[in-house]
Amino acid sequence: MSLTKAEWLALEKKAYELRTLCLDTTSWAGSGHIGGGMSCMDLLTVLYHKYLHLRVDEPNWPDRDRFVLSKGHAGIAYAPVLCDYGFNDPEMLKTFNLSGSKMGIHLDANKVVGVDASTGSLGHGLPMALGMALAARVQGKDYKTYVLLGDGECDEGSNWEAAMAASNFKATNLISFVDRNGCMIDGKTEDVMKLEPFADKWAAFGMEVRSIDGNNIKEICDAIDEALANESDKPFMIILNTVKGEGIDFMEGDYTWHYGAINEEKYADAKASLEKHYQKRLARVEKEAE
Ligand SMILES: Cc1ncc(C[n+]2csc(CCOP(=O)(O)OP(=O)(O)O)c2C)c(N)n1
Repeated sequence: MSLTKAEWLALEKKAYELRTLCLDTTSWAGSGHIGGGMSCMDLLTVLYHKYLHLRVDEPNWPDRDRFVLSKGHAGIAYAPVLCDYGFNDPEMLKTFNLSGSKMGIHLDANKVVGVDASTGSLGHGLPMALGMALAARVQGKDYKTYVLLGDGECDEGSNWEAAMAASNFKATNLISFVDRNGCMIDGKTEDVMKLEPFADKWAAFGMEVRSIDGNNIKEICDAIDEALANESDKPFMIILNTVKGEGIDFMEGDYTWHYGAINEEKYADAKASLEKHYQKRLARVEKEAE
């Protein structure tokens, strides 16, 4: 399923549109977790527009692929993806995190269509996703389960228990990602709680690990293709080396943009930056596409 140039360009366009919608949602809400939303938008775009088998008119289709956003605070990025996909009315984004809205800052699986697991309390997504993967095996179903963790989230011990269990049970129908943006809520991960040697740790827990540029759509597709073709008995873990705030220059790499407020001036600067970022991305496709 190698990525064609036309597909790559279409995914870049979609990622740009979704980043813009995430910025708009932050602006309508007044504030939000925009830094960690922007870092994972390339993965969300690739999953929803290339890999996940879903039915927009049958959201609970039992054979659908599952996705768990374990870093649930990135709901501000996930909600635009689910509305744009057709699962929810895009008008809902204008109520994101406002009183009375069905769209809280952490998306609720009982209120937002397309959400497989309610998350927000960190450290629970990998255990839940493993359960979904093992359920597929018990039920004789072919669906895959994908899960996205934050790197700061990996401070939670439950992730490591789940990794140990995933490899013990040879859950090769589970494909995991960590958004390794190097930042957490109040600092750099390596200053708050060292994670390195991060890839070695997942490997030591029995996972097949790849470490890629998580803001490069081609690299993401190549890694998922490899995970889907995996013939070993180890579950796949893909470390996405990303930039917090990717696409908005004044947020990039700055953990203080973990959660931030957007006024009119910042909105205009952010929009201009996203446009420049998109042009750079298009230039990269021209240079690197086969
Ligand atoms: C159990 C739990 N403890 C604390 C929090 C508060 N919290 C929200 S986001 C966050 C930091 C997460 O960092 P990371 O996983 O690196 O997120 P990213 O940088 O990708 O946004 C924290 C501590 C929480 N949501 N859940």
